[in-house]
Amino acid sequence: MINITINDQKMQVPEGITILEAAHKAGIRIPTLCHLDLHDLKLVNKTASCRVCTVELKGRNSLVPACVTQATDGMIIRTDSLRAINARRMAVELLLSNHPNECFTCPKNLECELQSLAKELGVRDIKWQGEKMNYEKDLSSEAIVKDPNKCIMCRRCETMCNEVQTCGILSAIGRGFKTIVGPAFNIPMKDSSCTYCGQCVAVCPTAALTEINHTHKVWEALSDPDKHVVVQVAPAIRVALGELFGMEPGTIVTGKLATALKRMGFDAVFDTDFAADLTIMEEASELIHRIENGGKLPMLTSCCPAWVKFIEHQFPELLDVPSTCKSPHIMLGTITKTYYAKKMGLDPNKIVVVSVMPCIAKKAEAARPELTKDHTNNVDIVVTTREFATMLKEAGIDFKNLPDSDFDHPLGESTGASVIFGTTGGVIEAAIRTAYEWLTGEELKNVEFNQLRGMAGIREGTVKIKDMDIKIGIANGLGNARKLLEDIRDGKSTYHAIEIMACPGGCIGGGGQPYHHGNEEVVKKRQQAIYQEDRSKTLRKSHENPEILKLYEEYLGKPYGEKSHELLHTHYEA
Ligand code: HC1
Ligand code: SF4
Repeated sequence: MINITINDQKMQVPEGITILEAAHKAGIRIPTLCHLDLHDLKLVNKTASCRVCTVELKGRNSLVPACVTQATDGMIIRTDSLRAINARRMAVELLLSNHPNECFTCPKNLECELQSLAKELGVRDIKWQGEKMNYEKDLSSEAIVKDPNKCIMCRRCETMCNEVQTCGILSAIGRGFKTIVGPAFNIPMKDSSCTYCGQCVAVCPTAALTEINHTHKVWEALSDPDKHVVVQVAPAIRVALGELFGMEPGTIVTGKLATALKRMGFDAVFDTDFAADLTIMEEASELIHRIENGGKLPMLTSCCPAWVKFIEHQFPELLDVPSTCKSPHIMLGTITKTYYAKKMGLDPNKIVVVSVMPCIAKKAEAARPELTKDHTNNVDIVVTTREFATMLKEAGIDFKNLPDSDFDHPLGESTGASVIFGTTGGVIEAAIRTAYEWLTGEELKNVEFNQLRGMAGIREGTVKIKDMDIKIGIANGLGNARKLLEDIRDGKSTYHAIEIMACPGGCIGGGGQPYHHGNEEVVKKRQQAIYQEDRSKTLRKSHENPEILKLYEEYLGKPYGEKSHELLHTHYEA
């Protein structure tokens, strides 16, 4: 231990600790901007490029960045001296001097960390007017907008993309003032191997990286009297949306969500959870089929589109490993424009399916050529949780005080198994609940598989079904997925089934969710809420969903049958 003094407070701290960490222990806040420390992900962005955490070292007459300066024995630190405060303010003023002054119309308005800092540090005018950058926005992809003019070179996105996701898409290009962050040679995002996981967007402090806004497309569809507009909401929305209306993280808003969607004027309000149950019918059948017929093992879940892009780009030799099931929201789009259209006597060409998703990659997924070749068979528009909250505000809906209501039928019923899709481990737990009963013919009494739960990046468990030990692997975060995929490629994997989600925590931590600004507890609270929602359901196994059973009886025939293959399964391309 060493002795230091911060703002006259004497304290003992472990050797090797930074001034920022020591101040935190002393309950003293030092503002930061480029710094990002996501403990669970072991992600520390330590570029010290912004200098917003400058503190003064007394006796040494120096100003240092607290995030990278180690505390040493006898150090006397002032975080609140005039020199330190002025240096911090100057750092922010310098950033603002060449930043586009368009806060009113910026997608990050009121969510921007640079903007909040300017307020917190009392910046009232900018003493210098610097040269402005004038780069074109990259609007090439269906998912992400890259606006280099708003980049403050914090490099958080780069650390996230390279170290956590191991995708290696983003890095610094150019030198000096003209340096920007982007794919190698600054090629358009759409031509890179970006998975559109959106984790770079989730950690960008400004609007240098944001999702493409598709809200206007939804408003246009809703105002077209010729269109029948159907909406669906992903499992992870119901435990996160409330945050954007001042509610505590982990507040469950399922009933309010259904009411809000009806008030917005959607013709039918369906639930992606219904399709998650449908996915389990297909995926559990596929797993059993592969196990019983010597098929390719392990089978990998396929509902996360960023993960699908990742395997296509990075492991093209393994494309026969993922399940061929389309993701639940795409399945719901298909069933809406076939079964539902037929049942209601609607022209599928006049149906517009909107997905409200926690995910940015779902935008690119809905635009995939093999899924769009038949336009009467897919999802038309995807908006994120954040975009959807904006729409509710535009519509003047007092979300917090809405009464509860239910989803519409016949595609609105769901079980607890489908809700847990929203968290890492949930898809495979749901599949096991069904596979167990189908293989044994016995009732599964305890449906909660605690060994598959948690937040660790890689987890595993073994479930005994009849005389078989089914070995399950789970990865969340693409860097963790890479490790399991390398084992498969090298013939070392012993799993029967693996669930992979690209985002840390699964969809609850999706790139389109409310920003948590580095507070990992927020994602954990969303996870607890998902499990609570599962426990509150009467039915907790997908194959017990009465509307799913009716769908098979009236339209699809049997799970993993001919009609299912035609409508609910897909293929992957390198
Ligand atoms: Fe997900 Fe899924 S769980 S991928 O994480 O399989 O986005 O929530 O909607 O499609 O159901 C996301 C969430 C979501 C799909 C389902
Ligand atoms: Fe990297 Fe994901 Fe961002 Fe693409 S979306 S640049 S893969 S972090």
